[in-house]
Amino acid sequence: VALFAVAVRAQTVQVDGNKVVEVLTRLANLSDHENPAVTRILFTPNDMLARNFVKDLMREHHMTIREDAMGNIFGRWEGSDASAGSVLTGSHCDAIPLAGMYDGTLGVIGAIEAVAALQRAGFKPSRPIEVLFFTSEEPTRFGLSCSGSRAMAGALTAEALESKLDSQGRHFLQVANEVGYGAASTSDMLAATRLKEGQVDYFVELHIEQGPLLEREGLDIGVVTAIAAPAALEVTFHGDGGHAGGQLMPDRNDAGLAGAELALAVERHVLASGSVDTVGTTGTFEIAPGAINSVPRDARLAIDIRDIDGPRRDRVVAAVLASAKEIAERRKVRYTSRVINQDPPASSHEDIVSAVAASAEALGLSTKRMVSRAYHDSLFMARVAPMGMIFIPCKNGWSHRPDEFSKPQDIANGVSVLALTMARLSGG
Ligand code: HGY
Ligand code: MN
Ligand code: MN
Ligand code: MN
Repeated sequence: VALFAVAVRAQTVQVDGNKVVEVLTRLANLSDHENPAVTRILFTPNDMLARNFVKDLMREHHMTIREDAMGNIFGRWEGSDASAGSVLTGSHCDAIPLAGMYDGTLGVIGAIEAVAALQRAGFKPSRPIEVLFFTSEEPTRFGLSCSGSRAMAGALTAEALESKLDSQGRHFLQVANEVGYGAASTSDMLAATRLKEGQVDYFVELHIEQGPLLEREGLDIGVVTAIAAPAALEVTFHGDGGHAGGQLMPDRNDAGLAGAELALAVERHVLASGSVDTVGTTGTFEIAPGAINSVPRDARLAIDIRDIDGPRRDRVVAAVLASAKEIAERRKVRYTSRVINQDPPASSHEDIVSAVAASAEALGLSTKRMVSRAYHDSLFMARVAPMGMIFIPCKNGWSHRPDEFSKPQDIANGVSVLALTMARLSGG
């Protein structure tokens, strides 16, 4: 902390949590589902409306706007040392189906409010401060999480991105080109998105905890020290199907039952990992043709496996893939399996961890150092800049559901800590 002269005193940073909630509520209305549910999928009409909403807000707070080829939106508050790398903060506004109004959006709207609070306090940044709207953090449309931050970190190949298709069978570039982003090729688009050396000096993200610890322990701020390692798999099973009446049991190779066995095998392998930090979810499980009197011919499972320990997570992934093979052979069904992503965990940088902790203390707020079990764009930003995250409590730890909720005072606390942290990191 001695490294950072506190260029703005805690008392001068004033944030009205109710005002932030009012803006978040307006943003939440840009949704494919009625309030309180929020559904906002990459490059859909509501996502495009949300992009305009955020750009207007950035302009209101004297930021210059740059959008890259994948649709990442940067709002820049120029600093006195324009040659320095920026202090970058941000998060995402895309929302999985029937989600809540705080996941991601708090780190975009709250970041703009943090800049506004510093401006009101008369702070003058040395390093430029930038707010980033990541183009898409959720895997919903193309099955790939954190597409924008992976590309910024140079962790995404054209081949990998083009292999991810949406429900209309199109890939990222094709849809990006339709909405005014994109490039002549996926390679060009990725090259244009990759951050340049020295472009970013620090990255810090404000986010709801998406877990129950802060609320349960009555603490104000989570100082994130690491982000768990996520992996996503897709397994399909294919049988011959048949008539539910005429096909006797010995003649069946029911793909649905193979899928059911695999979903239970995921739970079994995760529970056998030896640690409560290993989690596994079969989040989507589709069978076809999907008629009561037709023996399932096809099953498709999307499986999410995570752990704060990468190798332990990898052992569970291998066991699940081995089970898929064993089940298919025993049940005489054909199968495919694909690892969508299998990312290592990331550690926060000590400079940011201590800046966040010192900022919270300056505000008289209680803190807890903790691991993020959810992934975030920060997981990939950690590969290109010192990274840190700030958590605020959320009700019962609920997230990815319409009743996701954080109190206005907790929101004000998080935004104020972000503001002071950015002031410390920016110098000035
Ligand atoms: O799934 C996650 O961890 C993130 O909220 N998308
Ligand atoms: Mn999410
Ligand atoms: Mn999120
Ligand atoms: Mn019939």
